[in-house]
Amino acid sequence: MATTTLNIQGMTCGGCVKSVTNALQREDGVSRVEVVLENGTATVDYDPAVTQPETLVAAIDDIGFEASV
Ligand SMILES: [Cu+2]
Repeated sequence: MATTTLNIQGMTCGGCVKSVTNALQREDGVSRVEVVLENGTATVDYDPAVTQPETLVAAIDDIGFEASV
């Protein structure tokens, strides 16, 4: 298991947090997601044999937020 913290731009409310959390939890290999609105971050526990931070960034970009590793 690995942990990464992603930076996310564009989150403004609890609805955004929920959207980002759901998008990350849908990804294969993700076991835990903690999104912090105030920091604009998502900390994700994931299986590096299944997914990568770049894939998680793409999942966030897909729902309209700007994410980076
Ligand atoms: Cu929002």
